Amino acid sequence: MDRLETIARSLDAAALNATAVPQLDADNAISIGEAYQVQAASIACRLARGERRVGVKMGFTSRAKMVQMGIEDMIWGRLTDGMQVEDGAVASVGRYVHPRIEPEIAFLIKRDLDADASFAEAAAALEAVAPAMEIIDSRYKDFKFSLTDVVADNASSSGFVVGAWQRPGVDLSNLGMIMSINGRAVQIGSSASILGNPLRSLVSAARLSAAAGEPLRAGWIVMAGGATAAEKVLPGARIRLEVERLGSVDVQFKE
Ligand code: OOG
Ligand code: MG
Repeated sequence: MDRLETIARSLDAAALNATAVPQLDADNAISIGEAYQVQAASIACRLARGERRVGVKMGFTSRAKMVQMGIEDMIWGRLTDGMQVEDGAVASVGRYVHPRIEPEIAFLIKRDLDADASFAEAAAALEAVAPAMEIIDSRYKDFKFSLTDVVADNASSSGFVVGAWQRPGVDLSNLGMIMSINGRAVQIGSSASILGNPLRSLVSAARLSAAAGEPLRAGWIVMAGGATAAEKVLPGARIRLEVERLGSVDVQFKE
């Protein structure tokens, strides 16, 4: 088996069994292109088990996320239906290694988008928009990684929860976002922190995904990226995100 396939399988197994793996070996470094190949191969393992591709997630689209994790480059990952957690569901912490949660905005697109989609074309391709939270769970020990590590690990993608879809047309450039845990506000931010307007994240998703030979497809979901730093998730946590004009989304965690 080739070296990249071996790494992909170990990351896939780590996600499946909720066990941490060491960061990729510095002496045996892979390039960013190879890291995306590892990511594609690890997703292929999930598809082979019957999961279905449902979209794209963007990462490091806000300063707050870059600062928290010490990475300055925008990244992207692949979403499958197996990662979706229903709004209001009770998830199990035991399914993850060391889960965290972050406030996001989700897009549902009604048309394919090419690499060169403009801001206006991205806006016109929207079927709906929703408040959303991403459950991230690095497969690396201590949630520490380099840029290539995190790309290979599907950008820490692990779960995503989408609230009720809203008609597009709302100006997304500066919506207040409050994420609370057990009734206490833990992260307060604005959709403006996502590249000035989360729609820019959709434009970037179109470009990056098409460049990888997988243009965004009608019916796909795109997660715009965390607006604030992520919060650790513990059993007993009831987490809610409220987004101005878009409503709210909830998830709870047990052991
Ligand atoms: C990497 C994933 C970043 C976001 O929304 O910026 C991300 C991580 O923080 O572990 O999902
Ligand atoms: Mg995220």
